[in-house]
Amino acid sequence: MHKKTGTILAAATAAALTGGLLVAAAGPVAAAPGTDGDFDGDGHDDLVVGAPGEDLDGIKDAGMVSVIHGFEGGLSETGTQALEQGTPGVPGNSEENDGFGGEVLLSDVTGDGRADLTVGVPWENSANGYAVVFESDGSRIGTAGRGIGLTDAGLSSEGYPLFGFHVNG
Ligand SMILES: [Ca+2]
Ligand SMILES: [Ca+2]
Ligand SMILES: [Ca+2]
Ligand SMILES: [Ca+2]
Repeated sequence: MHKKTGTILAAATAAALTGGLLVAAAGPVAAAPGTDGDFDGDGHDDLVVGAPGEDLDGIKDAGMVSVIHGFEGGLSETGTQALEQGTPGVPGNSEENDGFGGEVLLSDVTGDGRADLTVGVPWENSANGYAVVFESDGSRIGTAGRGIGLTDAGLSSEGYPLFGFHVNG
């Protein structure tokens, strides 16, 4: 009986050790690409900042988003992208009080190891709200966004839903 228990314990310990080794081996791989926040795959987290109250060509509070590359020394202005609904490829139009960029999220929705960008436009169409997903092309965030609206999400427009006010993933 004792021997059997010992065997089980030994097996459990071996499993734990193996698990530990596997975790240790996977650790650097998971950490190196910066995973969630790295859209260009250089191993450094990149940054996305929303400015939902930005006025664009006299359009009050249309909103825009800045996409900033991270590098070894921090953040770089080089290659910074500006996205708004007037940018070619971005669905919709810049309109007053859209609040494009009211929420931003970098997450790898395509599963290719490069972070993609989701932008919330919570006041789009009289506060119905809207979200746009921009996929990383491997080195930058592509401007051909895919819009997600209330209908796509199966929601009604009753009572100012503010779709896109909060985004997580
Ligand atoms: Ca990066
Ligand atoms: Ca403003
Ligand atoms: Ca709009
Ligand atoms: Ca991706």
